[in-house]
Amino acid sequence: PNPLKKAVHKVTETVRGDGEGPPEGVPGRPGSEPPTVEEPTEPREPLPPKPDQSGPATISPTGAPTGADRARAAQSGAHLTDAQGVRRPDTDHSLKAGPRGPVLLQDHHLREKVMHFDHERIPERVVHARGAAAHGVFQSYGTAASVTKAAFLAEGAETPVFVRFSTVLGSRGSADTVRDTRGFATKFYTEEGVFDLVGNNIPVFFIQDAIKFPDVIHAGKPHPDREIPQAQSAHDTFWDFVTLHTEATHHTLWNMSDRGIPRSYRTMEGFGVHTFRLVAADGGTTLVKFHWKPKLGVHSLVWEEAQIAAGVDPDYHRRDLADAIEAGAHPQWELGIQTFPDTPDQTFEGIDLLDPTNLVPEELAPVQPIGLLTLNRNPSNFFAETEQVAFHVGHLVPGIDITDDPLLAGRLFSYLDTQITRLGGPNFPQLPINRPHAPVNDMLRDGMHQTAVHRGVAPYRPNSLDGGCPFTAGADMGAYVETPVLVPEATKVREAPESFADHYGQARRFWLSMTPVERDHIIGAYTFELGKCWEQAIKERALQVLAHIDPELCAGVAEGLGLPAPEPTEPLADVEPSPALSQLGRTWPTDGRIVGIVTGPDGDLDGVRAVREAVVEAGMVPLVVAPTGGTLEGGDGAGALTVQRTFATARSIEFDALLLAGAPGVAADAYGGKDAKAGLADGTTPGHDPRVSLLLHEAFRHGKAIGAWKGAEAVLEAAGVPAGAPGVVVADSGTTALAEVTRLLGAHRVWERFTR
Ligand code: HDE
Repeated sequence: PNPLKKAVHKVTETVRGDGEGPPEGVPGRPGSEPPTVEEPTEPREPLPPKPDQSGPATISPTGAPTGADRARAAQSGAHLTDAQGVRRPDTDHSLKAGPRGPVLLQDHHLREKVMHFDHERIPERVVHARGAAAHGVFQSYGTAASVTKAAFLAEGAETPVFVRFSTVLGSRGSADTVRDTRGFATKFYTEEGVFDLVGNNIPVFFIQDAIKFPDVIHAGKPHPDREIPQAQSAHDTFWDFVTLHTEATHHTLWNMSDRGIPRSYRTMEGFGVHTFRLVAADGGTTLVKFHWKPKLGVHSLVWEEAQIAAGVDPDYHRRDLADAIEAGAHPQWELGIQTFPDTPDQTFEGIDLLDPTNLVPEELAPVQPIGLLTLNRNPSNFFAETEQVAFHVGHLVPGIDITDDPLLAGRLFSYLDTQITRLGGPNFPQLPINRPHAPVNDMLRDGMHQTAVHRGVAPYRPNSLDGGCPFTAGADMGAYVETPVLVPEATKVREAPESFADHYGQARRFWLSMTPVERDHIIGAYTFELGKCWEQAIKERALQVLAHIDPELCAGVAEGLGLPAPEPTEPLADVEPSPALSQLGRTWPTDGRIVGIVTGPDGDLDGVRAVREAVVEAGMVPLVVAPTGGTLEGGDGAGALTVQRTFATARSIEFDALLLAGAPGVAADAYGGKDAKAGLADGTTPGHDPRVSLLLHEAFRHGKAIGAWKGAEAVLEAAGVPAGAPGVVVADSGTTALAEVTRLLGAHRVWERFTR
């Protein structure tokens, strides 16, 4: 059974079904007790705490009680106290010498309240500042058990996880849909300790050596003088760097492809990027690359949608993830591995596995599924969880080890270091979201924000005073023992290996693997980004780089920039395409896709009722769009139809497909009371509602399926949407139109619309 199917029914009935308000079950939300508008005068029963809102540590990581009372967690009782637990009679007025007199310095309640507020913000992450996260569970298939002894990868093991998705360049308040790489970081709370898989949605990286990380990030971040542009790579410093530093070519090409603008976090792949080393129970080792494969398929926005969303709904991805989970449409990914023999040269089919600008085509090394990730719970407090979660590539468990990838080496240093600034000290593992679920028995003591009250007097080894505890365990008792890898005799140098020198071959493979429409999008993206650069020399240098990927790409971008296309200075790499890199050509489930049904008070409301039902049946989300909010009544069917979006609040980016309920309802209302057909017939501009035209026209331009019935052709025509165009279905009834629209949605978009 498909859990998403059931879930989406819930979406439609709750988040989506009762107007634009939030879901039921919460006071003040539809479906609950009527909201209390007045401020209560007596304490009422507060909302029950959410499962992870247990407040400051009541037990230390060692299991010892701290003395903190759970009931004293903030906002858990009826009466206000200060931070010291003293009840306060008034928190709305400062202490003054008379109502019109000066505020007194002795007002320590004012002082405490404002002092705390002044320090509410912590530094945002230097990269990946903007993110959204969710809790979930990882269920292991056991298929990796022969290559790793990691307990959470044993057959049937279930492990709680917390996953944070992010953009890289933007600040905390920046838009979700910018063109950028996305972070995909997973914390597995395993019974052997925490394992963090800190990956991205792009399988390769800009640099081969961690020492270049400050350079690439300084280049990508806003210009230091004016601090613009925000969350963009479309500016001179970024292109200056990536065209001089040609090992960035492959990653940049991925960013310029549709991978740089995912439709949703739910439709993104994830990659561990580096090659890791798995260790089996018998000590045997295997090199692996980790992949996350989304069950809903890989799906991206088109660039104009991404741009519109950045203004209309900057929280587009954050909202999408939270809404889906709240509604029970729990997103899922399969974790998979590509495996390679752990040979001394650490290459596979001539590909250097230590070079993070390389991927290994799935045709050469298939991705083998090893487990299923399901995200099923939203954080209950953004700051406590999403903001304070601290990932680290060095959080490893027995059975998973690192390789000598020089980028990974630098990350092993960086992720601990950065938390000291961000979270204010070395005790961040004690924050509730970071606490291991395995028992902790360390000898780390004191430090800023220590919340544990440690027992014992001898946090050192050896000791006799604490009975010699803690004792160390060996590998046979689950200890993490580093793999005894042979380090070849070598001379200390600041050099990259010769095998890291090819900067174009893998980029060319990616380009050759794209379908024509994907290539067009790439050309469009380069043309846009380079077109935003000021320096002519940077544009010319960028074209020189593109000439080494492919002449078609170079010529397309050169044409857009109005510059000559240069010739490559060396022969193009002779590589085979990898069809698995393309996002097209597959059919995906349509679960959770959002179908807008545009209608009006005089529309075919029975038709709308039937189609709404059918959308729900198909596991998708229907949103009724009408001129005004409230409900629509009429037709033979019983019950009022709730309007979820009005012509004022609907924008095409929200919908995966549109259905246009037949005239006269739409025509009469959407056309400002005039008859659309009449308007068209006499050659005058129809008095249409421009918002409906925009809705339809954008959906058409963005390759979305459009279905219409019963005389809605005039509305389509007024919007410039030809009735016979690919993916524009005019049928006798809504349900017939929907059947075809659903089929089209399996391909995500009507790709034929994107003609050259
Ligand atoms: Fe990161 N990266 N990174 N990175 N990274 C951080 O750690 C860094 C790299 C990635 O949701 C920081 O806690 C260096 C590759 C994700 O909290 C910081 C280098 C990949 C996240 C840091 C890299 C990533 C980060 C900033 C080059 C994909 C967000 C805040 C050697 C495999 C995690 C923090 C979250 C975050 C350093 C390269 C993924 C500064 C030095 C390659 C998903 O430590």
